Amino acid sequence: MKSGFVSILGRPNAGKSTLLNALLGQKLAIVTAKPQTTRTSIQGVLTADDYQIVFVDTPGIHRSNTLMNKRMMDTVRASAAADVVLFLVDVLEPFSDEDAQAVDLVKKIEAPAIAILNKVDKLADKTKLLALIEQLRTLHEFAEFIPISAMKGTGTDTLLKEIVKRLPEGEAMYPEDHLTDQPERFLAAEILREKILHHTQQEVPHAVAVMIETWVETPKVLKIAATIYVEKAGQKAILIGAGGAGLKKIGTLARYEMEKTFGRKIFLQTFVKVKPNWRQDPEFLAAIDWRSMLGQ
Ligand SMILES: Nc1nc2c(ncn2[C@@H]2O[C@H](COP(=O)(O)OP(=O)(O)OP(=O)(O)O)[C@@H](O)[C@H]2O)c(=O)[nH]1
Ligand SMILES: [Mg+2]
Repeated sequence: MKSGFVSILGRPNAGKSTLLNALLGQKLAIVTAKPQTTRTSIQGVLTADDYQIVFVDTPGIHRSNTLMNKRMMDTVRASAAADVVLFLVDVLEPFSDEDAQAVDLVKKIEAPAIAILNKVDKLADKTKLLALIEQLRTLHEFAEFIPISAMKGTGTDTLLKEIVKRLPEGEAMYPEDHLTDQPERFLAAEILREKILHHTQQEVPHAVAVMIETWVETPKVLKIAATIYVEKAGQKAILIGAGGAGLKKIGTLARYEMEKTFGRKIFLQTFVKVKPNWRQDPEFLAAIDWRSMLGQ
């Protein structure tokens, strides 16, 4: 038996959360086309007959300009204590200074790092892969270079084999039916945030936080009330939309997905509140962080 922790690192939007979901065969982490979607690390546990891997999805590596961004980067650094690191690169984007800086973080980690070239499904000119591999090779001694499409699930079998090869011998850390460390309440908040991100642009997605206020199980229905925080009155107006149509649509989409995810009928209420500068407010950041809610 082999077991260990595998952290998924990379720049915002590289496809880390998509890869976590693909490896687990379930949607554990929200995915959007907007950078900095993931704000805290999430575990997804994959158990087979001869191995157990605890994958850790992390926020994208970026420069921190607010207290929230600093906390996000702390999360990334904390996840670096892994047995194997997966460093995801988006092959559709030109390799930039920020990418090189992200590699610097990987270099500080002792564990073997596998470079994953993601989004090859959309790459017309495959020779670009070789150039990218050469570039990465000059920056760090990666253990492997594996092209994949996290979205289509191609290359993930090869990736799993390469990971298992490098895992230490050890017993499973969790029971075989354990899937994630993420509480249902947090997943519900994330599902709602994903729908908001899909339906808003520019600075609004970054200014949104979701807090679950009530969670009441009745025999027929699970009642959830959520508050959506934004930083400015104008953002609240955008979110609610003309005659409340925007918020209604977001709420309906979130409820559908929650019903699918939790396998229960759901009654979802949403409220929007303005909380100026919440991204700089340590108390508020602690309040929306499920780990600090659970005293972890
Ligand atoms: N074409 C293509 N798109 C992909 C692939 N993997 C991810 N994407 C898209 O890339 C975007 C970002 O995906 P995420 O999984 O949210 O990326 P992330 O690295 O978790 O991003 P952050 O949480 O912001 O750091 C989404 O629009 C995904 O659908 C892929 O293999 N091919
Ligand atoms: Mg993500």
